[in-house]
Amino acid sequence: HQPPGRPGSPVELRTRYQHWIDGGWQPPVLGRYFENPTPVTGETFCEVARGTAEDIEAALDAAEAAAPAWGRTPPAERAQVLLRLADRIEQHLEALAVTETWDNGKPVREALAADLPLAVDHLRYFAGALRAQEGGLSQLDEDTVAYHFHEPLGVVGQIIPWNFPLLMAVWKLAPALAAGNTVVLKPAEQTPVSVLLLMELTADLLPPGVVNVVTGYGLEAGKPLASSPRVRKIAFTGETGTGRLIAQYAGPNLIPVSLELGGKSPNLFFADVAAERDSFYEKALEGFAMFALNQGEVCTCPSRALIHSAIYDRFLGDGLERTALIRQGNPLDTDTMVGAQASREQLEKVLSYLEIGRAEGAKVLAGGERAELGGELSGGYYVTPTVFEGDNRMRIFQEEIFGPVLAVTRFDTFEDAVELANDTPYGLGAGVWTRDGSTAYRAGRAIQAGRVWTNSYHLYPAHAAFGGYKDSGIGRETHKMLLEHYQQTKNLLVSYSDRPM
Ligand code: TXE
Repeated sequence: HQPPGRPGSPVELRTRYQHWIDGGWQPPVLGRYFENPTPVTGETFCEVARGTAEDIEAALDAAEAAAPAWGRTPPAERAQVLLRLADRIEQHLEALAVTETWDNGKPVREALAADLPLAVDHLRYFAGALRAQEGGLSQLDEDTVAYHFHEPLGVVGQIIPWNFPLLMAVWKLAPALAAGNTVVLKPAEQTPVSVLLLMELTADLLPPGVVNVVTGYGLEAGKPLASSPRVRKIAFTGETGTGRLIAQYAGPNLIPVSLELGGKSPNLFFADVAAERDSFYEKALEGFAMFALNQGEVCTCPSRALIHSAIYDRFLGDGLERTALIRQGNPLDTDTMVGAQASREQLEKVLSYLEIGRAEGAKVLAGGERAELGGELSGGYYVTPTVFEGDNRMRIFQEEIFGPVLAVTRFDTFEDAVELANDTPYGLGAGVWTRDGSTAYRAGRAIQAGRVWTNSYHLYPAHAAFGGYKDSGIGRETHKMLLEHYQQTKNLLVSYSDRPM
């Protein structure tokens, strides 16, 4: 079953995928494969190598062998490779987008308009950041100078999730490669194909062994990677519980661990939002409806809307009208806005929370069920965008659902709003909507989250730091600071004096 290839260029997917190690395909050492279904229809479309510790070792061998030369490659040349990777993605934009949709279930219009252009820009940004990076020099006294050099860490391990398979790969690969490291990357077992296609399409650009992709399950392939004493850093994006395990695996190796974990992001709508029914108000309604973007499978999904009492009924009513306009359908149709959940497990998890919400006494204001799209899509994993009204102590307000499910409640004062916003274990993203600069600033500073969007949401520019407070993780992604997170600092402390010390 090949993707139909809409909207554009033909996609030739393999029926069996192996690991990508040392610049080419390598069969799994134990010879095992697993089936990979498309969420669009639920049918299996390929088999994928089921990696184990043996495959991780082979990938680490290749990455170690490639590390010295790649680390010594002049920055201008490394930057050039990143720029070529970006160009190559652009040349195959539609094939990669259709593949992403087929493997993940997301609307192809999102893959075309967001995932892939963001990945391209990310590579270009880190190519530029590398060119502009400078070391530091401190003059300690007249004759004594401290030089600071950036050195690569060596081989790094990266484990990524299934919600933005290519973009998450590039978020991690771009700074790691720019900084001069070589990589062993494990994609999520639900969505391994687009990253493998990217490897295939760029095989002539990267020296063998610089990027190695080992596919497989978390415990079988991810754990040996995260526990390996051969990696000098491990970077992970996924569930908070898994992040705790990763930190434990890597702990004894005394390496830096960066964790991008779950969220339950609040979206705050202050009373002045509804002062006029103007374009600002329309933009805020768009912000409200963004919970359904990428089927809610976004770590920063604005899954809690906190609305001021004075505008609650009106704003919520308009927000529900806006939600009803979200088109759900075949993810390969370019006018579809909400597609399929990424896996059967995820579909079942989301449906279970629809039950939990009802059982807790939350009121269903929209959706609340599996979407039956019929025809060839009847086996796919679709959930209708759902809005619940309830209170912040409910599980649907506290736990990451990772589906198109919004939990709405009201607040009366600024202090209440901030308290509600902060009242979950998470602290990844937040949205603040107000026409008043001072309210925006005070709320933005008071909310415990790594990113607070003000009068906007779901923007992911390369040049802004992204990461979590509290149980949402450790470390940051995007922004040029990432270069240093993938580097070691060498300090040369030099005396130019002959005087005795
Ligand atoms: O995530 P996991 P799952 C949340 C979301 C979702 C839930 C479960 O709420 O419903 O997590 O998804 C690898 N050692 N998020 O179970 O397990 C795994 O193979 C090493 C939020 O898919 O965290 C995959 O490559 N690796 C999120 C990656 O970790 C292990 C994105 C992520 O899978 C491992 C995804 C182990 N023991 C899910 N166990 C976000 N915030 O972005 C799993 N993996």
